Amino acid sequence: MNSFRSTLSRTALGASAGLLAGFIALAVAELVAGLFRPAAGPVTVVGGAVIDRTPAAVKDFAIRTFGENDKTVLQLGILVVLALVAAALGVLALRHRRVGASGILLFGLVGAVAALSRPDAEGAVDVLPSLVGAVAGAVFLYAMAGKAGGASGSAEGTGGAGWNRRGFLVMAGAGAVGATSAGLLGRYLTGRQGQGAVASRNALVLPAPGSPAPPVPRGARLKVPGITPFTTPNKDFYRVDTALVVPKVDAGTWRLRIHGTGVSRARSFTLEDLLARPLIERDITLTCVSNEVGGPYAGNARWLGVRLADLLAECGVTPPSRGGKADQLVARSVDGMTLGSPVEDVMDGRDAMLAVGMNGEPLPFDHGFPVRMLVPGLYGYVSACKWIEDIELTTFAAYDPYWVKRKWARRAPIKTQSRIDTPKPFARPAAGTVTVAGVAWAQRRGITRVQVRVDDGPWQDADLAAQDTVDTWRQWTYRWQATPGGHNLTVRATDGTGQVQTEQRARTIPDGASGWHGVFVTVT
Ligand SMILES: Nc1nc2c(c(=O)[nH]1)N[C@H]1C(S)=C(S)[C@@H](COP(=O)(O)O)O[C@H]1N2
Ligand SMILES: [Mo]
Repeated sequence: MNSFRSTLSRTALGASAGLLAGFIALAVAELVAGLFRPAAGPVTVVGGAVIDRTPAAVKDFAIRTFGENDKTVLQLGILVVLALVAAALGVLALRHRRVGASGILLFGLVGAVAALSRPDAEGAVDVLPSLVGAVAGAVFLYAMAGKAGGASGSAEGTGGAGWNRRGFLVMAGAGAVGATSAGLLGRYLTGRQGQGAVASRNALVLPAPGSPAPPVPRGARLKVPGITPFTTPNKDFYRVDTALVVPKVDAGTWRLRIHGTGVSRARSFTLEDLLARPLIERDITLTCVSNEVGGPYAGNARWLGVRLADLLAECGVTPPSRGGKADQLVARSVDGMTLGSPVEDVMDGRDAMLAVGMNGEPLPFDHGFPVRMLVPGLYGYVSACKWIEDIELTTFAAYDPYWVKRKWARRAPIKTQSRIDTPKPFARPAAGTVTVAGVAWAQRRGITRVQVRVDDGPWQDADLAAQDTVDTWRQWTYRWQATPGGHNLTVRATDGTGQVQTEQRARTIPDGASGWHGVFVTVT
């Protein structure tokens, strides 16, 4: 009994020493990252490596289940795993000091390898946070194990000969305080590194567009409670990307390079260069390929930017239909993401742009400051590169960008979709007139008809809001004479080519979900 209790308390002793060592390793890593390379913090690089290696279906599941909290969930998961491993190493260290401490070093090595494998790795500096942190954690654990009597290699109990209670507690306290300070200082330094970028964004005054967006027609914005607003405010705009740390790019030092196959005049542009050009302003609805039928990953904004086709033409690029050799445009971001768009689409007259403004302000950092790409009609993953810094003209045969390497389609035009925003699923409206309302989109083709079906009844035409452009979604309403009981409401849209939205259900992978959206409600 006694020996059981003493084994238990020694286990607790080892586990707490291990946890503390893990905490110290992470905190010191945070400090080193803050000093030299914020993007190379161990949780960030391991998280990034996990994201890159996660199968598409799992990633899709994570986006669906956790939404925009997916990254927080991932980081918490990594911390929980690290804590368990650290506690186990601590217990081990009481028996075998060297082995336990080496375990921490091994984890530092994993972090270092992950850091080097990041597409935006800069070199040796990327391994510093993980390695220095791990050494600090390992030294601490080794010393703590000594205070706990680990050197003797036997389980003597917490009151045993090797156990230096006072020394253990003093060292634990000093470690905790020191690590907390190091961690906080690291956080502060990381925050400061982004301040130049923040200042450059605050100082940016967007020029007036040479080609303003036509005013949104009266009647394009319906005032129905619960309907998706026609323009999505920036703070509500969905965010989908792989960045665990949002890149903070200084507008003053930002450059965009255009080069590659068929580029006769390779060039590099500053933000000033772009802003000095005539700007276009357009309403464009952006949609994510991971959006399920009825899902939230679509948003509509007023974008300000440079016409991409003009820029390409100046660099000597011609579209494939006029003999150009490059059929794929690969955009690369500062964090190493790659997205590939058809050159033909970018140059066919649509408003493909390098956007600098979103709803009247500089791009928010979350949405790609200082410059992002947009191509109306294409899902975000094949067009909407945020934090863009490089455009390479190439071919689909020669290069597969990030998502294509992960089994998503090379080409992905947006599929016609419609969504019921109100009533919500399982709502309990009162019998009588119920306003059913939502949005429908088919970028490049426009929406010409939306129909609603109650249970297995006939399709009824909904009232369409005025159309802004073919590149924006369109709101609709349907006045339903609701009778008591359970009812299924289904919606479908027809696009500008006369094509009715397909009933055929498709998953988001590989080129976007299809099928009709329905909600079940109980009328009371
Ligand atoms: N650099 C970078 N750009 C990116 C992505 C990314 O992960 N990294 N994700 C793309 C995807 S999948 C979509 S749907 C859009 C989303 O843009 P938003 O976050 O501004 O809504 O950005 C695209 N651009
Ligand atoms: Mo996306």
